[in-house]
Amino acid sequence: LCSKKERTLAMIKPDAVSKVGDIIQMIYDANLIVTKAKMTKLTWKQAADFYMEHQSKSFFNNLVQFVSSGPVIAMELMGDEAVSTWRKVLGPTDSGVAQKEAAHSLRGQFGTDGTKNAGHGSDSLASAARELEYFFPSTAGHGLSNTAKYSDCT
Ligand code: DGI
Repeated sequence: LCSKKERTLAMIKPDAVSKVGDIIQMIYDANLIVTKAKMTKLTWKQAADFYMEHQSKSFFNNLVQFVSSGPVIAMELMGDEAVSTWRKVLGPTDSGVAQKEAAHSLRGQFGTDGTKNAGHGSDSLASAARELEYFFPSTAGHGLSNTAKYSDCT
């Protein structure tokens, strides 16, 4: 048997870093594994670069300010359909909605509002490849490729 796995970029935002133990348990409960991890603090400029696609949105400044307000934990997660599986663990973007509609989700448990929503997950394989490269550059010398999808089927 062989399997088609994906990789995705998960980020624990500053408001939920203290919940990292519970969050890693949720990752394993969802049948994903953590294959890379690092704790870092983004500057305003780094957070703005990471969220570049949202630069024209009304919430952009709040978002960048929040994400650069304290440490974050970036992780590479791997598993079957990792991109969609991790987004399901996160729950709805707005924590208020998550609390009502997905109380056991990460945002349902640990998020506060529309901006302070505890976690991030890549929204596609293309985003995952870009966001993994952002936090874990392939030039860093760990020898692992950042292709988000791979297969051990030959
Ligand atoms: O992929 P998501 O994080 O679920 O959502 P997204 O890519 O549409 O937005 C990125 C982040 O921007 C999201 O996690 C929180 C923030 N955001 C998105 N939409 C809103 C928002 N913040 C506020 N305050 N209001 C919004 O409508």
